[in-house]
Amino acid sequence: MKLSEFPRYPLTFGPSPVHHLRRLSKHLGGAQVWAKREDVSSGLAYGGNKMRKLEYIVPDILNSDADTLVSIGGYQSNHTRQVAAVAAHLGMRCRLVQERWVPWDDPVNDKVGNILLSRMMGADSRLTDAGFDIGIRDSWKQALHEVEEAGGTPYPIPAGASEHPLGGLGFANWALEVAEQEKHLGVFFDTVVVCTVTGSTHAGMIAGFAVLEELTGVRRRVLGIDASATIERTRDQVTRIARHTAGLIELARDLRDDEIQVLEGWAGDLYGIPVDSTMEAIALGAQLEAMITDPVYEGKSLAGLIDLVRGGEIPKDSTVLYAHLGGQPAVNAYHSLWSS
Ligand code: 1AC
Repeated sequence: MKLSEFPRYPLTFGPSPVHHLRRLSKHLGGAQVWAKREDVSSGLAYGGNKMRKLEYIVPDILNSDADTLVSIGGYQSNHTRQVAAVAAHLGMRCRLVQERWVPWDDPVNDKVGNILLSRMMGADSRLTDAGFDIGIRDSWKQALHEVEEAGGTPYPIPAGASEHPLGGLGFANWALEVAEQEKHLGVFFDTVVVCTVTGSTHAGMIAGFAVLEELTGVRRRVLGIDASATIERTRDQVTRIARHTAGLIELARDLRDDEIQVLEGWAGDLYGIPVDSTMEAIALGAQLEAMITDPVYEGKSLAGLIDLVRGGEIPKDSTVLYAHLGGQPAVNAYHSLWSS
């Protein structure tokens, strides 16, 4: 099926804004850096990248007889906050498994930011001690079972919606949206930089840009910056989901290896724990552009972009698009990084 034939339920305002980061570009003295802002693309609980994925999943939810969305993430999961928002929007119940993905022992880590918003929206958010893992979790299967035992009908949404069969479509469409916006703006983004952890945001882009390349003959680079610190798992997952999504939207060839690039160097040792480069990137984004990024995802991908521009791997004549995926509510749990 063509991407345009898949049913889509609107959860966003429309195309997410794209703008030039002039002061950051000047500061780096290299490529021109632009941003496409998923963090301001929806009115549902501060939005974020999962809204696009859920736009393609909601029709399937509405076709089922489910009454409860069941999902999983860390305590400060953006994904679970967005699932809670969609459940509230649709008038459904929401059961969330929140694992201790990050050994960040601030006493408010399980109380403020994303988890606070999920609870505010009525989600039944329960904590477990299990650590970080992007795979399918027993705790999530158990939650599905518990909803059934309580007489409910669950609709399963895995971490990041990534392992959902339709999870890559939202960002395949993002690629087509970028091409439309380029026409209006009179720019061409030869390089896209995106954070990657559970994989379907990055994978969807790869599939979408591959379809575009078939239509136009134009190649560009999509650079995934690993923030999982379990890069082989993420690389495998991105590859698998990209191939699956490309098949769904009828890409008439296999993806080339050079289309699947997951870069390491900015995740630090642990998912969710910022390192020096994260902190510098957050400061540059905030102080030069008032663009807020978080220590788990966007601070790490922005750090990757900054180093790649500084080091010339993204050349001076390049026009690079930074995919801002959202995630700012988590900064509340990291307040101590800025209190002195
Ligand atoms: C890891 C999926 C992920 C989240 O917000 O929970 N991005």
